[in-house]
Amino acid sequence: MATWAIGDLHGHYAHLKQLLEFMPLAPEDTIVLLGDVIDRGPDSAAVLRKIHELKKAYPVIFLRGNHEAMLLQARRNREHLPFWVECGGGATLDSYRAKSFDDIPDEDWRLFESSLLYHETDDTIFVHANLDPNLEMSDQSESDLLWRFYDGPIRHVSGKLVVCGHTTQASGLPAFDKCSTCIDTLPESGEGWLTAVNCEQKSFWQVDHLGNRRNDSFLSL
Ligand SMILES: [Mn+2]
Repeated sequence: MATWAIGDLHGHYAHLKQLLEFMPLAPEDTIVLLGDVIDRGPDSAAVLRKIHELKKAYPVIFLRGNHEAMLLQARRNREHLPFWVECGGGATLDSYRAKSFDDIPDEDWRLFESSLLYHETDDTIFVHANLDPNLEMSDQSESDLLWRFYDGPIRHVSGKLVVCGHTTQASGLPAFDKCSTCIDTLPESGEGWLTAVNCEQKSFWQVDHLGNRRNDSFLSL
C-alpha cells in the first residue's frame, strides 16, 4: 500500500496520461495531487476529467495550489479575474471553451472548492508550496502553504518528510534530502519532465513531452 504524489500539472494532460500508464499503481494505493493542476498548459479541462476518473479507482487527495486559489478568488470577486487570466487562467478557460465560469462543470467546481491546503499522515506532510518549519500544520499561514518558494531542505518541527511542488526545479530532477522533496519539475512550456514519487519506496517516476520515461531511487541522486 503506497502513497504517491504527483507534481504540478498545469494543464499538461498528455504528460499526466503517460505518467499514469508508467507508474506501477496498485489498486489500494493513494494518490496525492500537489495542486496547480490547471493554468498555462493546453488542456486543464482534460486534466480535470482524468482526475474524476482516477477518483473512481483510487483514493485521491487533491491539494489546493496558488492557481486553484486564484481561480476561486476570481470567481468570488471579479476584480481578481484579470490577474488570474494573466497567470495562465486564460488557457484554462479556453480548454473548457468557457465564456463564463458557469461553463466549467459543477463537479470541477466541487473539486476546486474542496481542495485541501495540506495533507498530513503519520510520517509525511504534503503541501503545494512550502511551510514555516517551526509551526505545527494547524498554525501555518495560507500564504506560505500556497505561495512560499522552496529554497532548500525543509526541516519541519514534526520530523516528518515534507513533499511539495510549486518551485520548478530547472534540473528536471526532484530536489531531495533527508527531510523534504520538491517534485515540481515540469517547465511552463511543457518541454520537460512530470514527476510522481512513491513516498514509501523513496523513488520517483518521470515522463517527458517526447515520450521518454525514467525512474530512480532518491538515494541515488
Ligand atoms: Mn504553484
